[in-house]
Amino acid sequence: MFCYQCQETAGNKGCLLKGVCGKDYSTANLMDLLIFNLKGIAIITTAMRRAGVAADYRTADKTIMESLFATITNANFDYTSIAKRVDNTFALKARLLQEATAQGVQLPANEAVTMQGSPEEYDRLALGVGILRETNEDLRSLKELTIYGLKGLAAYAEHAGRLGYEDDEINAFVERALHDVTMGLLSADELTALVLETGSFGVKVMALLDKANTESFGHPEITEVNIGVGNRPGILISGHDLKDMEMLLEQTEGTGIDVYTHSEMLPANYYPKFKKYKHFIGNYGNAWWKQREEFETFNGPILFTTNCIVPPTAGASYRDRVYTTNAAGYPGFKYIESDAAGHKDFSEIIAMAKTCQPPTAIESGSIIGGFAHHQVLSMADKVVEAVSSGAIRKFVVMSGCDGRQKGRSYFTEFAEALPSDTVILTSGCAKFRYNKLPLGDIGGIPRVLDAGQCNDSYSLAVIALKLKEVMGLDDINKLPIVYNIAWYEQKAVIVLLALLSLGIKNIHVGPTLPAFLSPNVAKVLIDNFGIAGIGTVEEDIKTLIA
Ligand code: FSO
Ligand code: SF4
Repeated sequence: MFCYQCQETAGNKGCLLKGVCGKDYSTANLMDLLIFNLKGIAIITTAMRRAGVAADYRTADKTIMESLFATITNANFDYTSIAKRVDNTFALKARLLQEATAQGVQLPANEAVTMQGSPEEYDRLALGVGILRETNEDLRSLKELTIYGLKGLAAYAEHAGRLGYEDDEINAFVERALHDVTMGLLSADELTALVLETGSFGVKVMALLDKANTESFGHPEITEVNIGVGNRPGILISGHDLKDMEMLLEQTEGTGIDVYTHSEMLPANYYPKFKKYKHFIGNYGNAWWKQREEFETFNGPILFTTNCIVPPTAGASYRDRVYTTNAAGYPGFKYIESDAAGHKDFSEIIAMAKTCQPPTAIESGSIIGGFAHHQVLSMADKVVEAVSSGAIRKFVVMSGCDGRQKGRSYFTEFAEALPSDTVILTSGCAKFRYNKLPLGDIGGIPRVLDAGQCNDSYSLAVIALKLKEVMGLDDINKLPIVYNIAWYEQKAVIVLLALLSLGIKNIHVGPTLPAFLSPNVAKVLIDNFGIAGIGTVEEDIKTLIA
């Protein structure tokens, strides 16, 4: 096992025996084998696409996206579920290989294409196909940076896909990128270009997901979200999948059960289509890493639609109340399948909720959010006026992820220390570090504007581009917007690459720079994009705001 894909990697170097996230040794290795198979599939489909032959690309696309997603930090800890994916990818690879050969497609020689194995061989095969297979530290860094971007991209593509929105150009790119990092033909410069191209496809996928979400559920609007509790039993839904949110609200209506969001599902509260449900009470708790305490006091069942599962402690009372679906999984948690049409039956969760106590209040009051592009642009005049008059000196983008490391209190302190003529633009679960602070407003514009989930960073880019146009600027970097971003897992990687591909410079990233950036690759990012880590609150306020 060697894994260094997330911010909490051991010693900021790499997890070797067990993940800090809780992923065990053999599951981590098995994920390497799964990725290796995806690379093999991608090499075949890329060759077939280039040859212009017909094939079952749809199954390949779906398999690749879902499996990449399943290897994201904290998404799936279940060896059996990953092994099932490995079975499927070996079978799919064999089938595609046969199709390609039958149609006379020339395939490059690569072990990722030809390797086959049976379940009893998986553990042994996995040992030879991990990250350290690439021995050049810089090439490894660039390849893994691409793959982590692709993982984040795949998660967003999967959400859009579940709402019926797909883009074959994105699918073909993911496969070509996997092909390119595996074939070993690209120089460091070409790999750097691939990293940036991954970022530009990140923009495309976030735009696609934005379209999928807003066309399906309406444009997020300014909303006061209740953070207290009602007096009926509830179901807590976590993760990013709004299709699941919709189905859960539909199926719980009139059952006497309430619905609450946790962590990254908070922004579901901002969508018109969800707000109309009376039994949708609000948000319970904070970011993902607080789940061990918050799931105890919630008292009812919990549904994980995506990643950020924290392994429960041995004595956790909620263990039997947790359900997973989609790419998420944990040994012992129940898994909800979908039928061929994408429908899920949540009746087991609803029945369980009926036997549970209502949630115990841990907070009261409300928080405000819903500042995605449509909402903010509808008040563009007010925003531009506040900037021109000097009432707003700077916008500070503080998007990304929260995490459990102590050093992350920096982000709360930074938010508190910001001068009162600055506004925080946020998205992702990073917001839980400051969205309950009494930061006030500037002429009616709240000082923390939450656009939504991490993928809604797209909204912040749309807002920036619009402001640039309205203010008649020739460079996005001339806007009074600075970036101080928190990262944890691979969705933050695609968000960061997307911002870089838009030409945004001088982004600060914390609490630590990724371990997967080799010193040379980090230098390229620092020299060309002005990427920086974080310092002390005082220093960073000086650098970013003064
Ligand atoms: Fe947070 Fe987890 Fe959305 Fe991430 S819940 S950490 S960047 O999955 O995806 O922001
Ligand atoms: Fe370690 Fe992060 Fe990988 Fe988990 S995902 S094994 S914590 S680097």
